[in-house]
Amino acid sequence: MSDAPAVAVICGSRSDLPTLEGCFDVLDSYGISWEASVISAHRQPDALHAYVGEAEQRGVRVFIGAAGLAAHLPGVLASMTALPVIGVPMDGGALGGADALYSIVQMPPGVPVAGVAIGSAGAKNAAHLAARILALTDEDLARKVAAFREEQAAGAEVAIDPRA
Ligand code: RP5
Repeated sequence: MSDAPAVAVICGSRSDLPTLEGCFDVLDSYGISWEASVISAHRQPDALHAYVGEAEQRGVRVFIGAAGLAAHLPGVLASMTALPVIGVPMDGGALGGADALYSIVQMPPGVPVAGVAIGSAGAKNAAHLAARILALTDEDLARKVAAFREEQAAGAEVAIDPRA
């Protein structure tokens, strides 16, 4: 169990990987261990089932599923595990990612997927959300999450001279 990364990122196609760079960067910034795999829920259902089972046995704590078009990957992940699943709708396609967004958030009751924004913003937020989930049982990571929030707030401050 101990050699497993905390987060397993799975995407439906190699074409999704560039959009996920921000996710990987944010996970790295927190020092969270992760692994990424390309496994399509539609094209490789048996491989996905096998991967989820062995990842859970190894000790993965959070799954991030990223897919575009009819994005069933995160929902299928949630059907296979009781671990938290975060779904990232990929942009692109004829509907610009709205199809993937609806596919990810419109899960039936009892099979939850935490849906984030479409595209690169959602990819980054998937990592931030994974950090917050893991921080519930990791004080060092909780401090990093708090520090990030403080830095973000400080960076958003704008010095405005009301007389200007
Ligand atoms: C989805 O279909 C993938 O997640 C990807 O976003 C989209 C297109 O896949 P490719 O045709 O580029 O492999 O399953």
